[in-house]
Amino acid sequence: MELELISFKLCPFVQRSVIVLKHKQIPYKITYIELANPPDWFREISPFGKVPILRVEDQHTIFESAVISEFLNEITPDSLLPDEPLERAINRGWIEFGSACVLDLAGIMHGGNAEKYDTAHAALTKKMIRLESALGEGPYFNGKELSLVDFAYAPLFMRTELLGLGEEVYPAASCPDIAHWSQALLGLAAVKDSVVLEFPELLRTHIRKKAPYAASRLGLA
Ligand SMILES: N[C@@H](CCC(=O)N[C@@H](CS)C(=O)NCC(=O)O)C(=O)O
Repeated sequence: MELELISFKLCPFVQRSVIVLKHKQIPYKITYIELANPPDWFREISPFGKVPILRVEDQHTIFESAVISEFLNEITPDSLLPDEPLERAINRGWIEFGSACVLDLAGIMHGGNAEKYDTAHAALTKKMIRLESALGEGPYFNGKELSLVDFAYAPLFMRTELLGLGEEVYPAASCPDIAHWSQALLGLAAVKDSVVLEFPELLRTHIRKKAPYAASRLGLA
């Protein structure tokens, strides 16, 4: 099956798809677009005007990162979701929660003033406390087996660690399980290889350009 992932280098939602593709060793082609100036062909195929988009056989369009992950999971062996419907549903709920966490992080990174920055920071910190209570023995969300929940959160942790936010939003003292979980995820080859080499600098430059206030709070100015 011919797969093409339409990507923006800084998008955490695209990164989820890349991690699944890499972890499952699925061959694919990646096409980068500039989200600030998307090409016409992209506007035509993307219903929400968002990435990721997965093109199948240059003919079908799959959108929404959670849906793309499930599709990739279903067309390959060794499922990354539990067999049991109740457990599977609970996993899907936490994947959705992860999307809300990513949006809070975007609110921090794009925070144009103190109020916006602090509101997003408080929202993410609150969600982390709730997430901590959902974690078990580890090292991964479901225990010893990796799942799509892990891959939904890895892009978030890559950014919080890079920006020095980890100790602020999930301090090891109050959120020890998240601190361990994030380190386990960031050590995975599929996670490390899921962004372009210049990702850290691209992210910092993006924040400096888009949100000078956030850049100063994050020590990037
Ligand atoms: N719910 C979507 C969110 C995807 C998303 O927000 N992508 C951003 C980039 S990180 C985007 O394409 N934004 C363009 C826009 O909103 O115009 C998913 O999970 O795929």
